[in-house]
Amino acid sequence: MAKTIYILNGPNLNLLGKREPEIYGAETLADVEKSCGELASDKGLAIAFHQSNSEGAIVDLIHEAREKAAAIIINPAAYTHTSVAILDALNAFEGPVIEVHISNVHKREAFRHHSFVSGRADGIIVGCGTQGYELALMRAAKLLD
Ligand code: DHK
Repeated sequence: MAKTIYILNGPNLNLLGKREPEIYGAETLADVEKSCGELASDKGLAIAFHQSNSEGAIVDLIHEAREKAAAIIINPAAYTHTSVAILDALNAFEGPVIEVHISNVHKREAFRHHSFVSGRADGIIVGCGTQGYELALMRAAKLLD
């Protein structure tokens, strides 16, 4: 059976394509899910793609990933900069974790420069637009090889 990669998205990413397109681009989250699904199937992998505006729901998905996923790709969005709960949940996951940010957070406000998740991530992709998800998937596939 194909290994599954959980791709998790935090708050406001449901508005991708409509929200501040000059920062986050014109692609929607459905577009990202489609391109990741195609790339994953080329690599013999499966994806489970989720978005939530709620911190607890993201923690619950990471717990679910402990049983169901070989790797996690996560864009925690604003929770990147605030959430010890998401960091703790990721620390309880044994497989590779790749952190993604669509924008270059280091070119933006100072409060976006710190990530709680980076201390756990096996790789970080920043500022590559929505292509960052595909790059993360390629890296996760390599780590699972
Ligand atoms: C997305 C967000 O919603 C912001 O809160 C982060 C991240 C950056 C991104 O670039 O994907 O600061």
